Amino acid sequence: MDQNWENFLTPYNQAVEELKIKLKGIRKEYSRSNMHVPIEFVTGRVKPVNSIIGKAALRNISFKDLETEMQDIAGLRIMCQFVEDIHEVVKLLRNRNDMKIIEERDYISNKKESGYRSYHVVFEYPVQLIHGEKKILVEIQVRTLAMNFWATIEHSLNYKYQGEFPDAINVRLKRAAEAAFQLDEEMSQIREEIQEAQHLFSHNKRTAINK
Ligand code: 0O2
Repeated sequence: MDQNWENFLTPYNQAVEELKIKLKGIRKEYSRSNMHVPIEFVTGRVKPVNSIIGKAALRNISFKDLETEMQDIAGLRIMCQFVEDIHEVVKLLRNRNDMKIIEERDYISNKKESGYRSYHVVFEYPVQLIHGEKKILVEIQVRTLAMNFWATIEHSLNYKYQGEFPDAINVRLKRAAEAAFQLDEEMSQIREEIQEAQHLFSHNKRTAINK
């Protein structure tokens, strides 16, 4: 990778690594306190240089404005079982004092035209570097497993068709988005039953291990 890009991306790499540990820490804390764990798993990535260049060209963003205009160079995803968990996770994020939220985009109440659903939180995050502190923007996408399934599939198809989906695929994708929405709704309806079963399951597992 070009030296300039490597230097530019250093704080972003640092932030993603730190935040993956912090967010996974929340999961562990819930798990230890015997409460329902609202986080299923966490992923993180720094946007690949070719994607940064492509998005910058599309949005007319110059290199010097990347830091302020491209909010998802450092990106994390939190996957949840239930839509209710998303709201709990967002509340947790709002209460943290190591990140300053600057924008929230609720694509759950207002799904995108494509059918995409997720809750996006953009915040400023301070990274400690050898020459001092640098604040960068980070985006966390919080979604259910069903939303993530749909978005992952749609993203790969998008890569193939460059956003110009054949009509038949478009129709299917919208139907699939609706099905994912219905699945989340159904699961929410029986959430308490599921949580009780999961609690019993993990309790029995722990007892078996301790025997
Ligand atoms: P990648 O490869 O995930 O990094 P906007 O102006 O709203 O269109 P903006 O300002 O970038 O776009 O913000 P937005 O929409 O809140 O966040 C963009 C990111 O959200 C995307 O990043 C995707 O990760 C995800 N996303 C948004 N819309 C869709 C969609 O229709 N389908 C899928 N699969 N993901 C979506 P990138 O840079 O597009 O891609």
